[in-house]
Amino acid sequence: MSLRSDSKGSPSRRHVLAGLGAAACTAGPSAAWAAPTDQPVILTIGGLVAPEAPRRLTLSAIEALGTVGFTTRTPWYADASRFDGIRLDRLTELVGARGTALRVEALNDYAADIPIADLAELRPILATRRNGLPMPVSDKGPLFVVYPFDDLPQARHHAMFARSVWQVRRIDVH
Ligand SMILES: Nc1nc2c(c(=O)[nH]1)N[C@H]1C(S)=C(S)[C@@H](COP(=O)(O)O)O[C@H]1N2
Ligand SMILES: [Mo]
Repeated sequence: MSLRSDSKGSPSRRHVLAGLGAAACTAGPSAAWAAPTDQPVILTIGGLVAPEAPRRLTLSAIEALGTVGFTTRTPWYADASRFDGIRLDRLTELVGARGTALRVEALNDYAADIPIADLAELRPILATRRNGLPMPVSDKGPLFVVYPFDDLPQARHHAMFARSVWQVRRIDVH
């Protein structure tokens, strides 16, 4: 799947070329290799995190942190979907979270608290892709908290729906 591999790991050829173009107009050649400059920030991280933690992330930056995937049925789609994204316990660890919960906020101002304590057991991800493709805002993107529902007992499965925040824009550790 070329779409997937292009956006993971080292910057794709398209990004490097775009970066070169931007650098020519602005900061000079060294900036071309720092990071793709053609993507919008889609996630802001705040609250109780390490001072050096990344605060403003693009899709490429999130996926470069390392992604996992699973296929599950959900209440939102007729068929099972494959979701890929970063595990929330991994993200919590990477930003040096020092709190007990993640307040996950959506573009529509919906927000849910997700306790850090059960992330390792329940394994929710911050999905960047559904069925291999980035998710548009019109279809629950750009980021969607998804639990591997099919692996959870029915009671937990239902209890986790309210924590399944779609159109995520911000995560604050508290
Ligand atoms: N962005 C966003 N995510 C959200 C919500 C919402 O209103 N906005 N509702 C939550 C709740 S309370 C539930 S139960 C599930 C399922 O919502 P639905 O049945 O309305 O699709 O999505 C959760 N995620
Ligand atoms: Mo709900």
